[in-house]
Formats: sequence, structure tokens, C-alpha cells
Amino acid sequence: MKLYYAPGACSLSPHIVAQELGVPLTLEKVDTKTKKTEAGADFLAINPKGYVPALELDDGQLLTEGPAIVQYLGDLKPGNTLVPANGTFARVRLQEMLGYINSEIHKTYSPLFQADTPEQTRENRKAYLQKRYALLDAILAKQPWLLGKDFSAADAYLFVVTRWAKATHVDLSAFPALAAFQERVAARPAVQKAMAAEGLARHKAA
Ligand SMILES: N[C@@H](CCC(=O)N[C@@H](CS)C(=O)NCC(=O)O)C(=O)O
Repeated sequence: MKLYYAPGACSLSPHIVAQELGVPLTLEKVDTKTKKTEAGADFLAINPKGYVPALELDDGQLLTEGPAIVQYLGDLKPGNTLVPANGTFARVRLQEMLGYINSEIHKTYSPLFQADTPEQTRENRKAYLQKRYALLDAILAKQPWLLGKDFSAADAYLFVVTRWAKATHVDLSAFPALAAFQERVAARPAVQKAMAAEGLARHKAA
């Protein structure tokens, strides 16, 4: 399988999940601005959505949307705790958390990366993130991982999007449990391997 990724983008989440599970992937870097892959291919011809992550399956199908990709990867290794088994309520809890991170956190960052986003919109989005992070910080003050005692695909996703706070000037100083969580995730060997493969330095994790 091949993962189309951009260094440090949301595609790092399925990349970490694959490393954690021991699912082998080949990687192809995408320039999300020019829509060219590092092999010189037209990424829009591969994925008309034009964004990463995109997972090319061995039968040639393309799977997109981070929350779907991590669940697909998890189902390849039954019995793991990153992605609880389909049909269990634990799986529904994972989906609930992936949905929250996807729609409430990930996509709230997106306008902060665009140079033409008006200042008022930036401030509004930052305030929204503060509100949404407060709930996650409260969860992480009580338990090590978002779903309880086990590291899950939701933790990988939260780690990846929260790394963007620094570049986008989102102040997370009110959330000590979140800061400690970021350090815990960054210390995991599989996370370090995925980050190194994308050319990301360990110290940029916080
Ligand atoms: N709905 C997609 C969104 C993916 C997404 O926002 N990807 C960003 C990087 S984090 C990207 O490739 N943006 C480039 C673009 O949209 O042109 C998902 O949840 O996987």
C-alpha cells in the first residue's frame, strides 16, 4: 500500500497508526500547493480531492479521509487497541473522537494556514479552538489517552493537529494536560519513526 502524504500534515496520523500497528507502507510525498507528487505525477489525477492523506490499496483502489484510513489500517490487524474491533461500542467511541478532532479541531486550523484569511476570522477560529481544546484537556487530566488507558488512533490524530498550534500562533498554555499528552505521544518509538521518515525533527513535536 502507498500513502500519499505531506510532511507534518494530517497524513502523519495514518502514517503513525501504520507504524504503531506494523503495517508496511510505501510513502509518496505530495506538494499540496502544486499538486505534484515527488515522482512527478499529477496528484489531482490520482486523488481529485487534491488533498492528503490518500491511501492506495494493493488492488489499486484509493481510500481518502483520515478517519476512514486509520480505521481501515486498524482492521488489518485484528485485536489491536489502536482501533477497537468493529461492532463494539469502543469502536463507536473511537469514531466519536475522530469525528470531533476532524470537524472541530483539524478543520478549524485550516483557515489559519491561509495567508489571505482576515484577522477577525483568525481570532474567531483561535477562540473556537480554545473552547474545543478545553474539553480535551479535561479528559486528558483524568486519563492518559483520549479513550482511556490505551493509546488509540484518536491520540495519533490529536497529536498531529496539535503540532500545528505553534506555526499558527494558537496559544495552548492554558492546557497543561494537553502539553503533557503531546510529550507522551512524541516519545513513542513508532511516532518518532514516522516523523523521521517525513523529515520532521523530534523537538518540533510540542
Ligand atoms: N477531509 C480530509 C481533509 C484533509 C486535509 O485537510 N488535508 C490537507 C493537509 S492536513 C491538505 O492536503 N490540504 C491541501 C488542499 O486541500 O489543497 C481528511 O479529513 O482527511
